[in-house]
Amino acid sequence: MTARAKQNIVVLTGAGISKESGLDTFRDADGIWSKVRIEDVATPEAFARDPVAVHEFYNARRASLASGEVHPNAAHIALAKLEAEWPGDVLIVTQNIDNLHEQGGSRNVLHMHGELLKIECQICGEISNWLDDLSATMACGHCQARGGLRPHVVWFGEMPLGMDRIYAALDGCRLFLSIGTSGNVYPAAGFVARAGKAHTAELNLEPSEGATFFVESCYGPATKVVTAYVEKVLAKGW
Ligand code: BJW
Repeated sequence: MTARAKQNIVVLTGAGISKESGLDTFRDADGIWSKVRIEDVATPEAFARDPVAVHEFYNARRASLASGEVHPNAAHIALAKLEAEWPGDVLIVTQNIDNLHEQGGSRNVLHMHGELLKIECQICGEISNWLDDLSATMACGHCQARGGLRPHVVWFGEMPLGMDRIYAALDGCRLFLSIGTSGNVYPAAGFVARAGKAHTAELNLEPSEGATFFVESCYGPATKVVTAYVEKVLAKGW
């Protein structure tokens, strides 16, 4: 593969890429799902049953991200460099709801599981930027209705965002990278199979659930393996 040819790249990222920025993953031993149950905070049923508890869970995470104390790490910055210097398109499809790719300088980012610093009104559909706490009784700034505001995130049982664009990009890419994701959650875990014409590589701390589907793998902390892989791709392709 020639490094200078115009070939498109799709990068899937998960919680592992933000771990070294201080954000918890979900399924590691000390991860978020070791502290709270999915059924209590990450389903539409949980929100309908107990919106106060769900708001509390997301308010704490939003406050941490909005504090200005969480910064992109070398892996986020390396991917921004890849996008800036690679002659083809580089699309980052992130499962993460943090904004560390954007803070790191990436422009072409698709948040398939939503964004923590946005809220949506279930009544009028308006999506707005939001840095503060959210409560079950607040009024929508657009339609003024109360009780319809929720975090702009994708819970289990809901359709992830941007799927048509993601599948089109996977169909047309020549390199598919999967970074810092355990491969437990669909449809993201199936992207490697969809990227059938591409060279596929997993960059993770340890082999994921779908490790055997990848042609190439590099294991270690993202700040090391992603920066090294990006330098390799920019120097000589894959
Ligand atoms: C490091 C590191 C370091 C650590 N460096 N690496 C049966 C079969 C197939 C599917 C289903 C099924 N039953 C139900 C489903 C569907 C369901 C699903 O997948 N369930 C599974 C549990 C089986 N999926 C859905 O419901 C999705 N919607 C859907 O499918 O719609 C229908 C549809 C049909 C067809 C096409 C399209 C759609 C929606 C899923 C929503 C997920 N939501 C969450 C919460 C979002 C908001 C929030 O953040 O609170 O998204 S759950 C949580 O998991 C979050 C994450 O984005 C997601 C993935 O987690 P991730 O990123 O992989 O994190 P971890 O912790 O699992 O892994 C971290 C990895 O990093 C580990 O490997 C570490 O080793 C590594 N690591 N340190 C590098 N320093």
